[in-house]
Amino acid sequence: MLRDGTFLPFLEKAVVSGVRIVQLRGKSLPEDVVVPVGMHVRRLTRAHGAAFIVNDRVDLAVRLEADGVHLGQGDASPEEARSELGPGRLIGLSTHNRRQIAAAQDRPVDYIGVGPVYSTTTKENPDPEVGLALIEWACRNSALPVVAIGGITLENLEPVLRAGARNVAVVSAIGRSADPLATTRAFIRRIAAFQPKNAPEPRETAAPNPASPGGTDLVRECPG
Ligand code: TZP
Repeated sequence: MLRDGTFLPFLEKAVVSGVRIVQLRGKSLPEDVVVPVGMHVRRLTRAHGAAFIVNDRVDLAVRLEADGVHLGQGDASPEEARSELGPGRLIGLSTHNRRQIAAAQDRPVDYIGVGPVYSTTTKENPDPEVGLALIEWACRNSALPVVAIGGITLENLEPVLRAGARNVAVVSAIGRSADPLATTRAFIRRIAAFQPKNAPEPRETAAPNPASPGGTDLVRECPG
């Protein structure tokens, strides 16, 4: 999509349609491609009230005036990122097991990615699939918002929602769809309309994480 000129028009419609967060993943792209694309993404997300997150690269997040950075377990530490970004920006951290989820709670992190839920071909050398059990555990035990990621499609979305996730990150189900915008809208509609069967009372809204003064408007409550 990036190279065929359809990405930016799609992105504009996606943020108009309700996509709340856009992550720029440009690790393998040369600087002269990723910077101009990032500037467009910044402009479009700002114009439509969506957050703009840069994957891995704190320097690029600063340069592009992004709203934050998303870090993997092997990237810069959240503490380093926070000292470079300052208090007002979001820091997301990928997690793949209970230990990492628990450890993230005491770090300057605003949300955690949990995955890959299902198998994915988007990531080179992905971590092993964590399955729905870890999503459920994360939603019950994390005070930080949980973003489920990895192999999520319209067909397998519902069990992810039943496990408690209300934020999902999606690449290929949208990028490879014949109609990416219709697929994006369908994700948003299904998440908004989801009603858990026998829903327990939602847990109280989590207290702000003192380690993370940036805060976030990601959905904080998980059932359970
Ligand atoms: N982290 C875990 S899975 C994944 C990342 C970045 C890729 C998600 O892409 P897709 O195509 O939605 O499986």
